[in-house]
Amino acid sequence: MSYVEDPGPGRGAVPPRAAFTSDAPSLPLNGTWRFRLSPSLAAAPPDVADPEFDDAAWDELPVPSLWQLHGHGEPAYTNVHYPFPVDPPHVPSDNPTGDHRLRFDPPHAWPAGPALLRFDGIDSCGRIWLNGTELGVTKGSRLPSEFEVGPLLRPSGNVLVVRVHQWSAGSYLEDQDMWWLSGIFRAVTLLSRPPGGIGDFWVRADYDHTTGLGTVRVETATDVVLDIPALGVAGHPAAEPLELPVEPWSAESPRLYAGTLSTVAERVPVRIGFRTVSVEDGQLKVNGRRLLLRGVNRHEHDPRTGRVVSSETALADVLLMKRHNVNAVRTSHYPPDPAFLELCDEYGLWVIDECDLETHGFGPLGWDRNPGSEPMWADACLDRMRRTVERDKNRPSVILWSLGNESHTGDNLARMAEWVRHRDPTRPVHYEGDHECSYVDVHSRMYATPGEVDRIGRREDDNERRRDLPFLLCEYAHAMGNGPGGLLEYRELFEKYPNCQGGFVWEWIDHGIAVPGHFAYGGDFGELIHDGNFVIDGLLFPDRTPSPGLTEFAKVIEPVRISADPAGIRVANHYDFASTGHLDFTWLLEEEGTAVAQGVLAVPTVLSGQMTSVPLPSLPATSGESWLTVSATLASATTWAPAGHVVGWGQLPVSAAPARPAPPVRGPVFRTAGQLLLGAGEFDAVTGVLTALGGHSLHGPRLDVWRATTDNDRGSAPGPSEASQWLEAGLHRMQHRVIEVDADGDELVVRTRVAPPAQAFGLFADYTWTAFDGGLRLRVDVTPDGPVPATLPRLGLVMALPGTFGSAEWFGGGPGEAYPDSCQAVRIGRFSSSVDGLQTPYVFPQENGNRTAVRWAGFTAPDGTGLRVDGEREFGFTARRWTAAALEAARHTDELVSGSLVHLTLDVAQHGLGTAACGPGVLPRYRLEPRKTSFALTLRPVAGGVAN
Ligand code: IPT
Repeated sequence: MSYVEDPGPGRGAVPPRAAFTSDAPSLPLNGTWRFRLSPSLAAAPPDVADPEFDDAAWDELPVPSLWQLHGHGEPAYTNVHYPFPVDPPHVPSDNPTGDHRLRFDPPHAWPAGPALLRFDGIDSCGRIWLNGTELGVTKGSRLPSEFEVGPLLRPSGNVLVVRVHQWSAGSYLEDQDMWWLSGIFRAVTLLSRPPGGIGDFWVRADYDHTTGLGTVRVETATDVVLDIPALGVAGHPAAEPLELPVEPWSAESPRLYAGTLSTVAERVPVRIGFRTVSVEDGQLKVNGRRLLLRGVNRHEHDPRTGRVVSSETALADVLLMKRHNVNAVRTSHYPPDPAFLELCDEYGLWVIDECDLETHGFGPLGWDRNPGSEPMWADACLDRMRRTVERDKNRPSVILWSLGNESHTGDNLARMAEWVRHRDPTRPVHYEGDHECSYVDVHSRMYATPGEVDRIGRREDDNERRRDLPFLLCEYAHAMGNGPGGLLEYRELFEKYPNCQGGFVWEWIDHGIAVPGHFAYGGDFGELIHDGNFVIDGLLFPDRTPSPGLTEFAKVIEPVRISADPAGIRVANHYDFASTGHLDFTWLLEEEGTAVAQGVLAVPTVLSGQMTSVPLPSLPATSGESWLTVSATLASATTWAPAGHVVGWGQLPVSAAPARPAPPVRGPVFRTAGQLLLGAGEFDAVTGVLTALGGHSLHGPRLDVWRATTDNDRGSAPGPSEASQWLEAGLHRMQHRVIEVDADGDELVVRTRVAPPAQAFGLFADYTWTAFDGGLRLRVDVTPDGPVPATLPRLGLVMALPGTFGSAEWFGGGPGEAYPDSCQAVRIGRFSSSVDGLQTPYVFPQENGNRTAVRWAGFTAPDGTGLRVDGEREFGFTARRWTAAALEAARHTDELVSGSLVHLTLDVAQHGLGTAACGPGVLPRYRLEPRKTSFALTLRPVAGGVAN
């Protein structure tokens, strides 16, 4: 059998060992290589390994890279399905094969003797030659391989050749939900290995929270000396346990001690974090404390380079996580570039380090011949686990090992767990696919509903082993498109039940690929089978701009919670370890969104898990609607945010808006040719629709229930999706029948029935218009006629404004968008934005940009003229330069083209978002059931701005 289809782990590599750098010479071999892509192994040039082979005519390719992102072949996206026949371990003969060649000269001072060639990642299979001699074959794309090359190295003119195959037997083990991309995508390094150097080591650093003592002991094959200057440790024989008082490491206080391991031949800098992970009392603990994992699933993605992620990008991820209160990462679904884990150590993130294993595509085939249980894959499975653990064993941030993802269950998985438990008893084993929890140490689920989590929290499980384990959601809150909705309900459960220890949002970043004009997703590269935009399901847009979902998540998981309390202001500390000692508390009083006063709030230090109440500061009197915003900010800069960065905030109502007596009604309605005139308004006499106000031409408002469906609306969770029910009911194509236009006296009453074609049900919508000095009042009464067979996407009005009304200002919820089940992150204030700036550029266009809890909103032209809307109760609005129908039709952001109008929706209600794209739908309390509804608002033309 060809090495390509050999289900074994590869050949020729030295045993796996820890990732580290030392003072021994090393030579990065990243850079410009020669490259040639052949359509198959058979078509590839036979003699590339020959150092004399002439590659002058080949292309150049950067290494690391993925060749499909450099004009060779195309990316392809599938979620679950293998893009080739499931015929294990065979792969297509048309197997794109990329030959990579590099000529290199080690520096003059390069020592003779042993040397290793290290590949941090080759996708999916590489055969390697140095100076014409084969070194071996590597599989396990997201894992390192090292080859002994000392005897082969020449002082100059070395020729390194790597033949990479897109498909190999290893592909069966790498069916993660991501782009299929190929190449040498992580670093290549030549490492001198001095005789008597430190081949491998394991710094075991524990912390005893009962004594405050740390213990450090280094496992190595050689005699090594340990120095830790900050602890006064000098010249200590590293293998001998050393017990001493230390500050522990945690994600909140990632105290690392710089140290050195040395032999006469080599010095290795190490950073030691003392911490002890345990499972006790059915809880996952570190240093004796229960953790609450506020986590995300992180794939490695860059919109231009794919899984080639620079250390700058890895740092950007870590900083964004820390600034958004994220405290944990699951490295879905493979070990990340090692640099990322060093950053997790340094900045403080709890990590589930996951093995590069997923065989999801066997699922649709009933898991028949699944590699998790077939003997022929046993070595490969174990090899991947070993390489994961050996590489990352020195990282204090890694607190759980994960066997992989979506690989069903079987002996090979059980054996991986057994090996881990034996090799590293200090870290529990995670694997979601072991549903019986027979070989894992934590119970893990994905996308469990709040109801299921509640049952797990109550420990009502019949399976005793599972019942008594700590529980976490390795995936939940699918962040596809607009969403996730319903985060708050999960937080409540995590806080209610000690064994429910949080989870990891799916997922961190949209894997959109930058192409001119937009980000591409599955199907955009002509794939035969693909899963469309299911790869666009992150909290970050592909360019790492936070989406509203991340803002919401940051607020829901904030470690300090500030709320109103009978005694004044309540401050609750939700950190796992830290007190509030590092925070300042400030307050800001705003009247109708305008700052009136501010100050510092004296809050005594609150310990982890505690809360305190402090009296309100003395506040100046206000007459308009006023809110007190209290913020907890970093008192001094940290490594991840400047001083003043807000980690938590709360708003307290101080004074309500004064009751405004309704202005005297000014009638009557006049009839002219084809028109009805009422106050500043002009109406179409036949349809009763407002056509102008104060001289500005308008159209509407009219009743409107449609929204451009979100990915979650289209998800089925289970049962037919909300969107399909809406479409079947015809809610996207409602027709308006005018029953009566009654224009007698001071009121204009327009009675209508709004209903879809082919259906018997409808909604009566009565519009009652009156005029007052300066504007119009509209009352809308909506009454369902017959049973409406679905929920409503929204309930409100739509109207068209002149396109010049391009600036919005409002008093209400902001600054960002919100929906009923995703509205924790908005505060009440006064906000302004251009209409263009109100849009959230979801990679796959869909409903977005809804502002909620709005008291008033204005839309103005550059000259200050425009329209102001005041609700008699809070309303929501969107304003966009295209219709909901155009938004629904668009497949990429650049298909949205601004028209000549601003389309404004004014809503009393929206259906929630939920996470039905993968997971539970909209919870009952956030569903918009059609019912009789009345609401009223005023419309006024303005000149010189909207605020009054
Ligand atoms: C789950 C996968 O583990 C994850 O990789 C991703 O594909 C996610 O779904 C959806 O985006 S598995 C699914 C069957 C719940």
